[in-house]
Amino acid sequence: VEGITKESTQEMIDKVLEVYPEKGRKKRAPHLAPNDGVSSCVKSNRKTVPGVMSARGCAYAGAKGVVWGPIRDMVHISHGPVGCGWYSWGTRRNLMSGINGVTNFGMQFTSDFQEKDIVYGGDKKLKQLLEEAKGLFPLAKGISVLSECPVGLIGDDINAVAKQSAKELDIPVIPCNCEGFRGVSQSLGHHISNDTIRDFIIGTREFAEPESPYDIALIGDYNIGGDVWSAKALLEEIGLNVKATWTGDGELDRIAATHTVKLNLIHCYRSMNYMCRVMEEKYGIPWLEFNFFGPSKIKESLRAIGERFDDRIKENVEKVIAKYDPIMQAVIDEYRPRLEGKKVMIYVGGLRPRHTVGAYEDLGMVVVGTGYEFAHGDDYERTSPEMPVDTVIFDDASEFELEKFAHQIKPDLVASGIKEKYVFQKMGLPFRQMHSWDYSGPYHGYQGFPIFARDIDMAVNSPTWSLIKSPF
Ligand code: ICS
Repeated sequence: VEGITKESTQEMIDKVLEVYPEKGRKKRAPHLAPNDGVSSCVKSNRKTVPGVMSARGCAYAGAKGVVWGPIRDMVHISHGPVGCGWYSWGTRRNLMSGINGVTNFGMQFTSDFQEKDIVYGGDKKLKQLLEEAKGLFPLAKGISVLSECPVGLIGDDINAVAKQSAKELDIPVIPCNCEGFRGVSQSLGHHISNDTIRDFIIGTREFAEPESPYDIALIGDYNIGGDVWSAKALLEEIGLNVKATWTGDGELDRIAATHTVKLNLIHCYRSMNYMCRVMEEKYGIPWLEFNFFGPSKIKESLRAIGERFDDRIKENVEKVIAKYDPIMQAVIDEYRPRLEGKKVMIYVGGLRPRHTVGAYEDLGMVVVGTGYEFAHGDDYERTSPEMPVDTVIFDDASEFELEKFAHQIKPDLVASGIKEKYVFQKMGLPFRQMHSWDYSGPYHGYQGFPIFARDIDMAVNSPTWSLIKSPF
């Protein structure tokens, strides 16, 4: 990228680090680096430095919000004080089909811990809550119990309660020990949830649909703004049978039958690579990473998927690409002249900071900095080749660092989360919320790209920015 060198990026990083006390500076320094283009160049998945404002979530968030919450035909109980359930209710926009209370249960269930539950234990209350949930919603296929911090701190045995209630109520009750204090971010919540799906769901139920050589599972798509619906339709269009979606708009029976598919297709590697590895080891199911953001990556991914199947699917892939290419070109022709050369700075969770790069590039934009809240080394390895060399890569960045980077790089768009949104808008910078798609979506697949392009144009080229002068 013009004007960005290894030295200029390092200098920017050093300047940001200057304000920290020595100990903090030493800890933060390895998490910030110019991209070398080939390797994981930053340290990651470490405890946040105390006193530094982090955008990370907790293990409970990774379990309730990310992995378990989107399974639509189950009741998901936030076990503990009321707040965790309340603040994790609906904000991620993992959409669900079905009828609320009948075939989907996207609502807040909480044991609403009080002082006496902390003192005397909450097991009795949990047992009662499980009975009530089953009584009120007899059509729910199962119940997950997602522990909040106090449950682990006081040593409640939710596993015993779940086991007993499952027997008495004749319904799967899955205990998930995802207390918020575990680990360093929501990432461990993903891992713990993958493990509980492995232990309590896979292969435990009968599933009537006959098997076909085209059975696949869509792993790591959470139907944010309808992403699963777009991705599923596209995979079906090339002739595959999407037997299960993990876990966006997910159904318990289908997820349980995933061990019978021929290939696992994984979009969000960070949150679900564990399950793909488990199913590979235990059932010999191969898996393939793919990327459905923007026509270039979609095309590349469809061809790679086609390679795993027979000529029929390969021919379908070419037909589908030929069908959508002109439609996507029309979108690019409309928006690219308005976005050409515009600079983007990205900061999201564990996948999108690398997976969305190609979609911006399809629109002629340049990504000049990217980073993750909670990615691991294997994510950064996958990030380096996607990003222009020498651009800044940041791990678990603080609000202060992001602000300083923005002052220096002067992006035309910041793509990050709700906690960042208003900071940057007050700086006069166009912003898109890249967790929940800012009340929009889907962004996945051919259905998603025209919406993505429109939204990015709307943010960057809004006349608002010429009417205000930011004091920051
Ligand atoms: Fe995966 Mo917000 Fe996904 Fe990723 Fe994950 Fe989270 Fe969201 Fe973000 C997520 S599962 S909730 S793609 S849908 S925890 S946007 S890593 S941080 S980049």
